[in-house]
This record gives sequence, structure tokens and C-alpha cells, in this order.
Amino acid sequence: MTEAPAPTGLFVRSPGNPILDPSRWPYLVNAVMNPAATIVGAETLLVCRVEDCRGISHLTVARSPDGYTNWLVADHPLLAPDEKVEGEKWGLEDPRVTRVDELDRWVIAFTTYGVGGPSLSLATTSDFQAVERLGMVMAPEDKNGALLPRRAGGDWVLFHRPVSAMNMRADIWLSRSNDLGSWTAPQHVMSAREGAWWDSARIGVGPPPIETSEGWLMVYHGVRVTVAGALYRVGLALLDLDDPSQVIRRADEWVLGPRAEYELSGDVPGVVFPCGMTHDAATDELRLYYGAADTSVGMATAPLADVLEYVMQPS
Ligand code: BMA
Repeated sequence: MTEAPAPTGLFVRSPGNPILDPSRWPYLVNAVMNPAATIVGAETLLVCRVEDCRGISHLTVARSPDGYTNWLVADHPLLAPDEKVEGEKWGLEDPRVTRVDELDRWVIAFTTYGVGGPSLSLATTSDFQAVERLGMVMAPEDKNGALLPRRAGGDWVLFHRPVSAMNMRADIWLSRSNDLGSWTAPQHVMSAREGAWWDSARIGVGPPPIETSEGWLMVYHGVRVTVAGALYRVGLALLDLDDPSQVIRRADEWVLGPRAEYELSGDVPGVVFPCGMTHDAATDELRLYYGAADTSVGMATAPLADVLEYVMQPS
């Protein structure tokens, strides 16, 4: 099958995709997906969700000198579930990593999956060797957590995705904190759309939004449920810099959807699920790291200036 370009032509897949898959792991695993991304020194560092052959996930670091190739994968997890803890006995999933200069640390937001469903936990690290766990911050059912890199309006801001049993719609919300420990009640940010829209069933924040001249650039995943299963695609929005609960713009079309062979076949076909993004100031290149079909890791690039121009267009 010919690989169709993304609808907007904005994001271009890396020719080396999938850049990581289970065959490159130094130990036996079933799947590698949904990586967080950050820059550490001269290296790109991914924190990957790794699913073992029981179905339980943990988080492992992979490093590359250029962000595309020569990945060095750690031979042990950075974070693994404590299976004696009911709230995480079924694994740690879908990390997002935020570099926080004020703390001189990285904050990792991740899903803890256990009895009661998925919840959201935080941890911090200064070196991706030792990790300090801050514990569960959002009770089940909640997931898709990502922290902004600086305070906005005086507080830390954590995006997340609580689900109400009464109204199965799953939207993007945020909570604020002064200490990363106690969080305000969620405030609504953006809704799933309706009917036939590509993002009509569920939406969730992707990588930690990045600060731009126009606002916080938020990459999010949207889900449409079809008779053949769910389709996971990627969309864009811009949020107000001082009050990120205010959506300035939201692009109508998805900018990346499952089309390549490795996105269409795997454990869960039809999924692109972004959790990491880096920006190279020298080239203005955004690199989006995503899980493909819940099996491997893909990367797609776009110039930030083009992405901003696209998202700023009136719809
Ligand atoms: C979501 C999350 C992701 C996964 C996606 C597609 O609900 O659980 O980890 O990639 O479903 O299966």
C-alpha cells in the first residue's frame, strides 16, 4: 500500500520508521510504544512504554545522539510497577516528560493502571537514573497527564483526562498546583467533537504543550469509533499562555493518522499515539514521537513555523 501523506502535508514521517520496536530491545518484550521525549545534553532521550509478555507495562529509557538513529536502550526499567500496590499492579503506561527549569528536574507524568482503573501519577528525576516518586495525583478513572514546563498564572498546570461514568465522553481538563502534590478540582479545557468528526469519541493531551509566540502549542490525540474498531489520530490546538484553559484556536483536520504499514498492523491496528515532542531551535524542526499500532515507535517532523501558521488559519 502506498503511504499517503498526512492530510495537511505538515508532518513527514521519518524514513527510518519505526525508529524503535521490540526487536531492538535488550530483553524480551511484546511491544514498545507511546514514548515521552526530551533533550538531555546533546542526546534525545525517550522514556518508552514497554509491554512485557504478560501484558504489564513498565517505562524504559532509550537515548540517541541525533533523535533518529543509534538508539541505546537501557537494559532495565526506569520505572516499574510495584505489583503489591493495588493501584498499579497492571502496569505503568503512556509517560510524558517535562523539563522544568525552576526545579532543575524533569517531571514524569504517567498512567498507573490497577484495581479501580487507570489513574495518574507523577515522579521526578535529575538524571534518568534515580527517580523520586510523588505518588498518585489523580484518582481513577484518569489518564493522559502532561505538565507544562513553567508555572502559568502563578501555578503548575497539569493536563489530564478524567472520565465520568455517567457521560462517557472523555475531554481534556486541567488542574493547578503550587507544590505538584495537591491539585485543584479539574477545569474543562476542550471537548471531544460530535457525530462523524475524527475526534468525536475521546480526546487526550499528547506531549507536554510547548511555549510559542502564539500560545501553548498542544498536540492531542483524538479517537473515532468505527465498526472496525477505534482510530487514533493527531490534532493541534493553541492555548492562552497565561490561562491555558482558554483555547485560542483548534485546527479542524487531523495532522497525522494511521497510514503507514507499521501504524496499520500490530497489536492494535489504526493507532498513532503521540506522547513526546522536541523542538530544535537551530533548524526550527519539531519532532513528534508516537506509538504505532501499540507495537512500535514512529517519528514525524514538521517546521514549527509552518505548524503555527496552519493552526492560526481561520477555519
Ligand atoms: C489508549 C491508551 C494508549 C493506547 C491507545 C490505543 O486508551 O491506553 O496506551 O495506545 O489506547 O490502544
